Amino acid sequence: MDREQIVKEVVGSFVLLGDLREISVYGSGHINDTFRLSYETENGIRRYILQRMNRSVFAAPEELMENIIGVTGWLKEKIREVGGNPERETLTLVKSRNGNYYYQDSEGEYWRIYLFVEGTTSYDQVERPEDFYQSAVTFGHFQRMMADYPARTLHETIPGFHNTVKRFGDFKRAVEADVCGRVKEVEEEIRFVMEREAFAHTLCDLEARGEIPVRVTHNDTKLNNILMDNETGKGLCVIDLDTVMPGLAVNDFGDSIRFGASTGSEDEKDLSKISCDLDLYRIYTRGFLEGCCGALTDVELDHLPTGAIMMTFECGMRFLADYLEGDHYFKISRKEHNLDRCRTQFKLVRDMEEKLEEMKAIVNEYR
Ligand code: ADP
Ligand code: GN1
Ligand code: MG
Repeated sequence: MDREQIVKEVVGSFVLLGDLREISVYGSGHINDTFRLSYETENGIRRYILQRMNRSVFAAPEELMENIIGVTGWLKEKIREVGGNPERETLTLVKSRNGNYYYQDSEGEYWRIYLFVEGTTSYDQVERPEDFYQSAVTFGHFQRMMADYPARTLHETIPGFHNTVKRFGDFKRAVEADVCGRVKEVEEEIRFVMEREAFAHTLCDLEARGEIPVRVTHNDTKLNNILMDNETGKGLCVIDLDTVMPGLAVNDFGDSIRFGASTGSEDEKDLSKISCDLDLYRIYTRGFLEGCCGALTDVELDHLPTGAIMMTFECGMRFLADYLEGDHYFKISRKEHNLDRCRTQFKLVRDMEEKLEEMKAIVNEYR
């Protein structure tokens, strides 16, 4: 069956009112396939987000959906309690005709549908510093709302997702296997990783010694995983909940800095454009600490800058491993896409290493 037929089969298996008018490919995520659906109904156009979950990334889609049902249900309660709008401030799943919140197509792929949150924008880059501040408050607030969630009921949708020591091991194996014969092209980048083996252990060691708390975290806190309200300009809805799992708050902080405080895009080829903008870092720090509302421990506050460097290092290492393994994980749209992405991350790591003392001082201003 071709893609169009499959999408039609899938759409027909969900309970949606009205006549389907349009299906378009949507968003710029690296993992899932996302489409926007438009239905004409008696009350005007209604839109939805249709997603095919990436089965090679998420080995157990049913468990993943259990997490999302739990998390969105929990958030809706919290949002209702404070008089918010539960259909705009978190994701809303649509039921399929078989009563589940997902549908498995005739080729075995898993799909889900969310209400499209109208009147919002997700940004691939910071356009106004205020938006970055808003995303920080929203991710911090998300963490606070999830603080008393029964963490043990969450499945680990990707085992060891931000276990940087495990990622380091995976990376070394990718180098040793060299399945595409690409190692010779990237010796400098490989050396960059190998020189930071001791650093890769920092947060994992703190966790193993029980010195930093494990919390329910989002684990993929890119700017484009927040929907901003076009009318109020405020952060509205945290999306991309596939990786909500127990993790470290410093990594949630760090992943946002990695993506949003960079002066260039994640796949910029001109590395002279890439550095960590300390003004944006400051803005995010202020917003995140406000959003977390005093929930972070001293050890966490001390290690926020480590989280930023760790997430950037880990992400660069993951891009490089994927390049070495033949680009099977992250979506690419050009041959050296993952290599370009890896290089921006390593440029940022170097820059942040040089700025570490300033980054710590900024945290101290707001703690
Ligand atoms: P991926 O895992 O591939 O990043 P996301 O769940 O982040 O997939 O979705 C991709 C993009 O689709 C988002 O960045 C956002 O722009 C858009 N999007 C996702 N869900 C919604 C929604 N419920 N309403 C409006 N836009 C959405
Ligand atoms: C992926 O799904 P998306 O595009 O929001 C990845 C993140 C990476 C990010 C790099 C499940 O995020 O871990 O940091 O790309 N998500 C998964 O841009 O691997
Ligand atoms: Mg996303």
